[in-house]
Amino acid sequence: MLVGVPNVGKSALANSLHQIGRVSAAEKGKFKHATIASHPNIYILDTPGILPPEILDAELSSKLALTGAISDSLIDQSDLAQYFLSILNLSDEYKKWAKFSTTYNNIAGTCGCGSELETNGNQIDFVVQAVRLALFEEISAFKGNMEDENDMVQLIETQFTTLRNVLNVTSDSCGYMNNVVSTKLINLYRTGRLGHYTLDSFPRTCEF
Ligand SMILES: Nc1nc2c(ncn2[C@@H]2O[C@H](COP(=O)(O)OP(=O)(O)OP(=O)(O)O)[C@@H](O)[C@H]2O)c(=O)[nH]1
Ligand SMILES: [Mg+2]
Repeated sequence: MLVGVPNVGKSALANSLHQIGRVSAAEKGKFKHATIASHPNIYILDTPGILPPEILDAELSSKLALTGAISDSLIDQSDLAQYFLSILNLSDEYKKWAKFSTTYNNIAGTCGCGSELETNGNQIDFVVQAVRLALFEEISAFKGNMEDENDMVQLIETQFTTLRNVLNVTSDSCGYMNNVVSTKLINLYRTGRLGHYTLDSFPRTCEF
């Protein structure tokens, strides 16, 4: 039985397993039986994702919201984007984007940070590249202390201002602009285009 919070890929896993079963049955010439599936070797039960009715831990609910487990209509998108930026700023992911930065490459010479970015063949979306570059340069130019909450808030504010330009969000209303920027940023994160992040650190020892 596949059980878990919403949107973690239970159904995708069930479908993949089902697909594997069909392919291997077809290879063995048992396709008809597989489609009828009257006597499968394994029964997989998918379940709808569930959450407790109330989550009091703010960090936990932010993580769940970031993954899409909690409906976006219940969460302030600007708060969520700020939370994501604090994770990104403290991570190593952005360092992989150094190769796009001419300023950085001029100072640092060659970039020795192994990049996973697509270099041959795959055309990276221009906007994604511009967002990565802007974030990289803001963090690199940052002189404050990331561990200090006030410094971090300041960096995130600067990033928002830059992202408004990069994402071409113009309006008279600052609140509206921040919401548009936030929605776009969260979307880039959820589609994996701003790197991969482990939201919950893995326990060093497992207690059973
Ligand atoms: N990047 C990535 N995305 C995945 C993976 N598995 C599923 N997804 C995506 O995650 C989203 C949710 O996947 P589902 O399989 O519907 O998740 P679920 O756990 O069944 O969600 P509920 O039924 O709402 O509880 C979909 O957009 C999937 O395409 C994976 O292994 N990697
Ligand atoms: Mg599902």
